[in-house]
Amino acid sequence: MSQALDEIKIGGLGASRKRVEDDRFIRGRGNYTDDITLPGMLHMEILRSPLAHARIKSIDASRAWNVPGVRLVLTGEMMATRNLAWMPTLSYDTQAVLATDKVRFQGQEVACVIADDPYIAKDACEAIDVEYEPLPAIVNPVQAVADGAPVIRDDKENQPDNVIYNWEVGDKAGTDRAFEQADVVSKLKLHYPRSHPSPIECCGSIADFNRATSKLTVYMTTQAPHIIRAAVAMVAELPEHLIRIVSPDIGGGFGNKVPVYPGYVCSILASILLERPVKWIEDKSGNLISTGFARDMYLDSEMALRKDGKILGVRIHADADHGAFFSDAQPSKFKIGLLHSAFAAYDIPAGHLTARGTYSNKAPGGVAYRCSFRVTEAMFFQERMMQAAAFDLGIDQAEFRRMNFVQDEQFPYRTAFGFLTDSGQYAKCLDVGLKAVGYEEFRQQQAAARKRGKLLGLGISTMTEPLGAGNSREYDILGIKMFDSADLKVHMTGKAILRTGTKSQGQGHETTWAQIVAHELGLPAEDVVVEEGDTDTAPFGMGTYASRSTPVAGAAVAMVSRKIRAKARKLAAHLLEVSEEDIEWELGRFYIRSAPDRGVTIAECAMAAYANMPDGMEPGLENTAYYDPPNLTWPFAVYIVTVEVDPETGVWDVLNMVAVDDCGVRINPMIVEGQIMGGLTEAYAMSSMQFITFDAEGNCVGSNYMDYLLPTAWETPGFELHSEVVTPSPHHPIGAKGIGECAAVGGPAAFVNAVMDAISGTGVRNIDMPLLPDRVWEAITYRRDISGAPPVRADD
Ligand code: MCN
Ligand code: CUM
Repeated sequence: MSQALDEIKIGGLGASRKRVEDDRFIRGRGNYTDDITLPGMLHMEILRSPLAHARIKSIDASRAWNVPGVRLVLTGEMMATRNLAWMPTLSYDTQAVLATDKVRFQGQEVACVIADDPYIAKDACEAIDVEYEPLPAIVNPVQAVADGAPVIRDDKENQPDNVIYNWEVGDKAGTDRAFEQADVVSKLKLHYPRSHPSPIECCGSIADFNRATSKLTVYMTTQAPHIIRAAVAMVAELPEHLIRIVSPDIGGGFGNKVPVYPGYVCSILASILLERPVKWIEDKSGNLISTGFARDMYLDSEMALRKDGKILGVRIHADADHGAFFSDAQPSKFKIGLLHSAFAAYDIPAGHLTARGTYSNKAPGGVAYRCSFRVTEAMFFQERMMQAAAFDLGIDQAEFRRMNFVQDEQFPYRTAFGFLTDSGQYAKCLDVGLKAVGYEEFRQQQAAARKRGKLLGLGISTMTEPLGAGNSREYDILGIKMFDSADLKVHMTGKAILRTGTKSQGQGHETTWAQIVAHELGLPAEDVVVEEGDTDTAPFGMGTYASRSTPVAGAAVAMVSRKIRAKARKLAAHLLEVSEEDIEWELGRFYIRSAPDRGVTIAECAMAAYANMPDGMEPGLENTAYYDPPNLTWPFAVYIVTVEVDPETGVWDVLNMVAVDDCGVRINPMIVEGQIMGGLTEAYAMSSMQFITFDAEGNCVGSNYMDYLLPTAWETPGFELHSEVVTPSPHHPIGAKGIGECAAVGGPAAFVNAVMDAISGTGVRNIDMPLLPDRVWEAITYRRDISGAPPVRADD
């Protein structure tokens, strides 16, 4: 007699199953792009511009062609003859593949050399003679719109200046009225600096064009292989069925591996021209100087308040510095991404947001880095503003948040900027956090410490994030709707293979997707192998970013399992010789309602699908599901940090950090905690130490690991994680919400708010990230804000 299975024992929903992928990763048996060697493979290196803005007077590659072992030198001029000097971006702009007329940022791709080995290719790059005529560089939005500013994109018709867009959303008149009625208006101005995801593995590709079969295979570091296939088919006009994109193991993506980069395009063209496999592996400085930049946004805003603490309205203005090309990889029709998710957790009657995007002589920026398309800026600004407003009102910062939260019974809630949030228990999360950190006691300690000249501070940050792009009504990439997929094949012995259109870069999909199948079908998770990333075998999907995998592909996994279960039920009825209506399901087993002892396991049904199906039934036990989510999922979190600041040096230490995350039902609690810890570490890094800036000539300062710091276990503080609040998403088949980015999104404001709270006696309202000790010291000593990048003068 079979019995219902123990869900945790079979690695189902809620099991902290060890990550199956780690076995090969920690044994050094992963298979990354750079691990792949193909017969006859050549190597490509890129020559990058040393200048940020310059006209190209000439490129002479003759010395490079003469270097022994060089097979091909690609220049913009050659790309232009194939109409490939420029490529379209996902934001409907164009981006240079190899520069023809001008270089527009330091590190821009100017030429490529393909040679027998990477060292020859690198040396030959240096034998390319490029004559530049330097032009003045623009490195911030103030300079971009100044009178007489040089036009960066003079390649474009109808582009008389450096403005990319002016965009707005919300209710201007209603917001104006709110400000007229306000007792207090609170203002804040800040800069969210450029940041870089900096995954361990850089970007790379191996293109392999086979003239005999006309098939193009590309192994590459992409988070979204099917989108790349579509882009190659459309841009290079190659037949889609003869393109195979394979993402092997990826050593961290964090958004860096979503866009299409010139290196991919050049390696593909080189392989087609040479009919040999061509490998390009970006080096660390190439990665840090040219790909994956995020943020770089100036926010200047105000909040209308009633003196009892009620928020009446918000006005937000954002200036986004996009760099030389508008190449945000984001799927919404909103120019500034989901920035207007700001304040979604608060019940605010009116809001108006204006945004302006400008070009500069910096690498393309705005790529999402562990952020659902500008949500990081939105939540950072929101929580900095909440603290400033509470301070201006003289109301306790926790209380001020609580009184303005969207209440549990208000869901689904329509925000002032038009989003529909799905569910949450915001006040409960805050309470858990305050209790864990010992809020009241800390306030007393803080007051006592101050008397001794010690500066203690406590910072709160909350975040809600629109995750799961997206429902096809509102989200698309170049017109392609944003659903995702799962394909499940159950073999006759009850073992299975699951394929999805997403692509893990470290998130653990091979582990968690199998857990969803285990939950739905009662097949032990270890009997389900998960495969992603090969467009020849995976069902069409939009890839992994914006923490969309669980909300979208995870839902598809549940749905395809249910399709399989429906067929298995018919097989069970046949095996048990009763009608389908008399069959009941419990985990792993169908049984006869009136005779619960008589049942069959799901594995027995699988065998029957191949060996003993009823007459007229199609054999096999396989299916595919495509899932178009009805809405985004909206996880919520509260992060609380306590710090001690040394006023003599500006050095600050984290005393405690508490994280309360509600991402709905957790598939694998251990993986979720890993995601949160990783995100908090990145949040700490951004707020405390990471700095990439540009000097007056547009030189990228910080494009190396001496200046751009990655936190190690040594400097990263400990985190206390709380999982007691669970609000299932009402529209997700298993109630799960995304989690991958939450801590990186909401974390930074908690650290900054803690330092600002510690020094609140000085009257300083803001210090921009990173809160390096010298900035904190300067703010305390001179009692001044450090807000917005200082204007960069030519004589700086
Ligand atoms: N999960 C879960 N229960 C939930 C939600 C998620 O068990 N309620 C699990 C998922 O099944 C998955 C992981 O947590 O194994 C993350 O899921 P999800 O939130 O859906 O995010 P994605 O899988 O779509 O991952 C993308 C997200 C993004 S956008 C960035 S950027 C980021 C991040 O994940 N990059 C990462 N986390 C990363 N972690 C690693 N190790 N490497 C990266 O490059
Ligand atoms: Cu938002 S960075 Mo992630 O989307 O790959």
